[in-house]
Amino acid sequence: MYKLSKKEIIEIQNKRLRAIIKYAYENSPFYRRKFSKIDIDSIRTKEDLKKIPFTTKDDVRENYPLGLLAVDFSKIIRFHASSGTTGNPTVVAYTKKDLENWTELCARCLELVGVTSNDVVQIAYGYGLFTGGLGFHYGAEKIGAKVIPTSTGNTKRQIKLMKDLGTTVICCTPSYGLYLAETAKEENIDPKKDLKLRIGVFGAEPWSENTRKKLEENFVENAYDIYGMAELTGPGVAIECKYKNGLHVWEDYFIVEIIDPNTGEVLEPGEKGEMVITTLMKEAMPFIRYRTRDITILEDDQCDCGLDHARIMRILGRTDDMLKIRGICVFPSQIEEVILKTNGLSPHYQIIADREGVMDKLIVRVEVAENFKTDKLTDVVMLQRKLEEELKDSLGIDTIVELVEPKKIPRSEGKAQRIIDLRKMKGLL
Ligand code: DLL
Repeated sequence: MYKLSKKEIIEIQNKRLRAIIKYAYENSPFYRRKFSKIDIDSIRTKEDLKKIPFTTKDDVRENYPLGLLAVDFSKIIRFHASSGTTGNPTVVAYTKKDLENWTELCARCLELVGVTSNDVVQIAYGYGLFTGGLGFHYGAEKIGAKVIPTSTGNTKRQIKLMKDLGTTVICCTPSYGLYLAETAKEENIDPKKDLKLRIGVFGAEPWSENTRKKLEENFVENAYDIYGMAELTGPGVAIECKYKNGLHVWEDYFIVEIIDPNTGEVLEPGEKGEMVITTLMKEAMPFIRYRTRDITILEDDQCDCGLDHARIMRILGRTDDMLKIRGICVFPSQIEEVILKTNGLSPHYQIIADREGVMDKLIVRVEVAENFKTDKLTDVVMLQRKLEEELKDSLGIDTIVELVEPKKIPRSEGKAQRIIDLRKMKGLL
């Protein structure tokens, strides 16, 4: 059903785009105001979207909690929220139809990576306001898979259930995946031998190719990247296929544009920028030209898997996670990439930005690997220097590397909190 040709995708997109613009204008006071200076009948194709102003996180915040609503309150049957930690949460509402569509998207994603009704799917994303748990839950049930709704936490019990119930698919954040693998080893369980994990569906936070390698070497046979956001329904907006070369966006449900975050200019496929998404099917709360703040590249050529749905490349980071260090832009994912390819280090790290006088400094705190055993201080210093040099090569700036013993860095059960910007805390930014 979702295997559409490019021509079919564009026809569906154009038809649904016209309908959603008209729908949003007629049903949401927020969009009626936003579109007040636009001839909405002139919005007929993706290219016409340029005429419409962006919708931003600030719009959502200023209209808290439900100012973007486009249905009568009586039609809402569920609320969720995005996982931001400060200020008002971004609350999102769903109609029955919205939940059906979301379920369809999550089921498609799981099917694309090979999940079938024979699979035992353990969902270790948080259940609750966060969209991860329930999103995957309904998607996996739609396929007819056997669902274990563990939610996050209780890590040892997660491992026990994996073993006892024969879990074949694990869904969780990549940082929790690494933690699960580490805990399994502590319990004398070798996931690659003693568990049956065929597939890992990892998302909700940026991760790197080297983390995939770590997860595939130590935990699951195949690790796939999945993208989503509460405002866009939740998980299920885009996922990798077996070729692991970018995440297919379900283009019959979403239109993706990539823009220059500074100028708002729309960029060409292949160019890196901020992803802007228009939801084509959301009923309770449509998001038109929504600035996600996520940085990626759109590729529109056909994938080797035969799907014509365009792909976004691995999310590099969020515009608001980007650190400016002495004028240079640094994304945490660039640092992760370097740490994970350096022998002797674990995948657990923190990035601390600070300022002394007028000088920014960047501290990268990393745990050494469990198997890095030495009595010689020179070995530690050499490892530290090596990482400092590799980071300089990759980022173009000097960093201070602090190596710490295994297990010193807090583990995360949901999205990892890896960045500490002391400049912000001190009111210097
Ligand atoms: O994180 C939904 C989700 C749940 C996606 C489970 C995948 C799996 P929010 O809490 O609204 O929703 O956070 C959305 O998380 O703007 C990105 O910055 C980040 N994010 C989500 N998926 C990825 C990914 C869920 N695969 C925000 N890679 C987004 C990198 C991701 N970042």
